[in-house]
Amino acid sequence: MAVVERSEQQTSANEMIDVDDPRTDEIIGQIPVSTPEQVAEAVERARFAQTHWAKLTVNERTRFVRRWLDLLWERQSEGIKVLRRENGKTDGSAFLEFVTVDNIGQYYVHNAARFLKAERRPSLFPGVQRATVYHKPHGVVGIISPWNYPFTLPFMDMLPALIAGNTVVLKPSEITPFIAEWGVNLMHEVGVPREVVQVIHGDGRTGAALVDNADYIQFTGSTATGRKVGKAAADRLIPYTLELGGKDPSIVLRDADPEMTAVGLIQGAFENNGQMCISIERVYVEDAIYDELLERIQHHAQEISISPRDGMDVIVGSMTNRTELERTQAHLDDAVAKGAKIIHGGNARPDLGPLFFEPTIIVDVDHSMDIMRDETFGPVLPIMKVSNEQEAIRLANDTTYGLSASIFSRNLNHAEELAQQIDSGDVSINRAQYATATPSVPTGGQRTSGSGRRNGKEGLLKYTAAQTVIADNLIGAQNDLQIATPFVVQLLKTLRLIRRYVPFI
Ligand code: TXE
Repeated sequence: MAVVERSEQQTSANEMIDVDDPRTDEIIGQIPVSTPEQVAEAVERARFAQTHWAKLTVNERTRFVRRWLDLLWERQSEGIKVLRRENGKTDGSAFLEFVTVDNIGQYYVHNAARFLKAERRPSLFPGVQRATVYHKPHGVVGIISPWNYPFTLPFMDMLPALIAGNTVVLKPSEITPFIAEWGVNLMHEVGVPREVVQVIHGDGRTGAALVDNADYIQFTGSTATGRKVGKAAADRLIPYTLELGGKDPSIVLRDADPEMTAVGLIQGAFENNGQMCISIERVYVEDAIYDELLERIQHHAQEISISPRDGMDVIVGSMTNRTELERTQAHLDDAVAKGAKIIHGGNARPDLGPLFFEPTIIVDVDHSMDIMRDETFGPVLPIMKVSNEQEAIRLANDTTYGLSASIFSRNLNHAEELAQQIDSGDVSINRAQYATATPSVPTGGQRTSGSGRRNGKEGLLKYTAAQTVIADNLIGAQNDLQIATPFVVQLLKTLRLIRRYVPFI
């Protein structure tokens, strides 16, 4: 709340923001707030550097990325400590952030040159003309990132932006600023010039100033802020990608494997305490498998460890902000008041730390409840019984969001057909969230979950504008001012006849 209030005010020189460890409430450091003038200067430096950076070959740029990925792998345990200290997540979740960035980086290292290569296309008059499409970088990409995946999110977007020939100014969340700075310092260590990747700090005011100056905006955050960013970008007519909130549905069909599904749902809902845009936020289970599945879920729920301690065996750590903890509690209270039943968890755990909340399973929910309609962003798994798959699809689509979804079934072909009936950017079958972790495929949201995609060929080419160059080789052949000479008319008629039957050549 403090952030929202502050974002309406002006920034002043020497203003600082405290950063705390959510596991203890201890202040671990401060960040200086960049003023709009400082943001404009950072973008100007990046713009100047970009002309040089873009002159390197793609392979020269990917070489920096490769070196960075290697250094990152070496220094991973140090990075995980930095990340956990400001975010509160478990060792396992932090490790996965590093693996995801590494996978995406390696994918672009190996494929970017091919994706960015100038491409010959069929020309209007084949043989005498040649048409080539070039992929030119936009210039300075501004990345604005949130606190829930403070390492993965900025860097998975930064790598393709840099490889495509852009320079980057990153504004990490003011709640988790140090891991972003740590990663960027490592980039400088492997030789990426300081002006090519810069970090600026601050809250919404700094983010807004970045939108006012950059040539492209990559934003991940809430739908409300995404709307503001989209409007500001539209004012300047700059391109952007918005990756916003979600209310991801999961559908369990009667033929699903109960054991695999129970584990998949628990992982999909409780990873990082459910503080993930692609977290499973609601589950629709066909009547025929409901009781058996619930028994398996309850069985595994007993095994979920919740603790502030180190170790890959801890499943649930601290939440990051009080806002999400309070909203989780409010959604549960609203659901229970309307007839839902908590069958596991349901309580805050101040004995473990100020922001610990038990992983919670709640049943007898329906769409009159906030928990089935608004993004909870907490460790909650709401499960609803449905009579058939069409009811499940209808309810899955009964939302303003459209980010990600999952289906559990033994019949992969049927599940894949159903997947196409869900309005979301991706659907994972038999395991949630795998699309985002798969570097080769585009992911992203529609409706109020945003626009644009990350990852895959699409996630690289979006950082470029296509420039077409058509070269006419009929030098000296046509000196007539009349465009449609009898010869040209005849030629066009013949071409039209050919193109009626032969694909455009
Ligand atoms: O997000 P904000 P918050 C959802 C989730 C969460 C809620 C609020 O439900 O509870 O959003 O989180 C910067 N112009 N998600 O408040 O405000 C801000 O400084 C430009 C889902 O953290 O969207 C931060 O760096 N930038 C989401 C970033 O935007 C602005 C992940 C995100 O902050 C700005 C996070 C402005 N006017 C939260 N105002 C997901 N998709 O995973 C703020 N910022």
